[in-house]
Amino acid sequence: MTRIFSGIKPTGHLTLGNYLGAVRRWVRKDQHRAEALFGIVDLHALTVEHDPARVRRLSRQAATLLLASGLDPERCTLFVQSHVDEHARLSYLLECVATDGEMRRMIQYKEKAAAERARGGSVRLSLLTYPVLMAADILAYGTDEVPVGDDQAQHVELTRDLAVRFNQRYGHTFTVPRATHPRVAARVMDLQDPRSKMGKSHESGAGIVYLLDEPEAVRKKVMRAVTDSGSDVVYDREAGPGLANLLDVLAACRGEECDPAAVAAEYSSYGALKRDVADAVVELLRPVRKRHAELVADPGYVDGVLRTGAGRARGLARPVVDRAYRAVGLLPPV
Ligand code: AQP
Repeated sequence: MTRIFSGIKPTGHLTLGNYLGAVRRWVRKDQHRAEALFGIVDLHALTVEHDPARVRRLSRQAATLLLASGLDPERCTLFVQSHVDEHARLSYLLECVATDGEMRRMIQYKEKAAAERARGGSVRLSLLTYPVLMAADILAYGTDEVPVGDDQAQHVELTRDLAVRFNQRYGHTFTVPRATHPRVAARVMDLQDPRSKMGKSHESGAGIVYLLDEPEAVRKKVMRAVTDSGSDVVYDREAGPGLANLLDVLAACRGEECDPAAVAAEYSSYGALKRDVADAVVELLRPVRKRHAELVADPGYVDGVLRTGAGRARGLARPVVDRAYRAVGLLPPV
């Protein structure tokens, strides 16, 4: 059976980008057609300055929201990365296969390190090495497919390279995974800055729709979205990224098969389009917010899901990581 792994980091409140780029597919498709594991990848939240209490809070909130979005613990495994030691164990072995040059080429490293330095801060070593941890997250489960938004394509490519290199050097150990992306809204852009990704850790929330935003807040953000000069509603990501982003979101809300260029043809004004986008997003998120409120009232349930999930994940990862330890020449415990 196809094995799927994907994760989400507790660096902020989950956004519409996370939902359309990743979570919705996990819920609607992946958990039904494959053996699927989804991780709250909390170790990845430590690569930049962080508040421990906030990471703890956001980890729990992310788990609750994934369940509220429709992940079914009977159909998939939901767990917290730091509860499964195999991720960190394998990461070190993969660091011994990766090169510093390929780490320094990672776009997200370059961007985040530059931003950190511009603020006068220092760059944590883990910011450079976390793509290796991400490779470990994936490879530890013999993963075939990694459903992600397209911002993660480079990291999955690195994971493939490391798997192939490891297998060539030490004998076949890892499945070589591939990334899958949604057909529309693979990269939802910030509503105030449509040339930047809508990212949950970005400081200003004005262009970011959070899954838990009240309907009024969603409407306000969408109605104030930056659009492009001109008045024709056409789908052109280069010339009109603001409009294209709204069309992507509306198409995605209607379904993965919906074509944003065809949606554009239905509109002759930006205002009407924005109103429909706002309505569609509010309706998309309504059941998620409702279920989240119910689950928050039952934290014992969420704990139970995470406990069972970690147990299952450990059971799957352990043999794979043990095999990798033996393959590189480490003596088994006596
Ligand atoms: N804007 C987006 N559009 C489509 N997919 C997205 N994803 C994230 N943003 C978008 C996908 O959601 C999954 C989990 O994302 P993440 O937790 O790894 O990253 P983030 O939400 O982008 O959080 P940060 O902290 O703000 O991350 P960076 O530092 O990357 O900007 C992934 O499948 C991701 O592709």
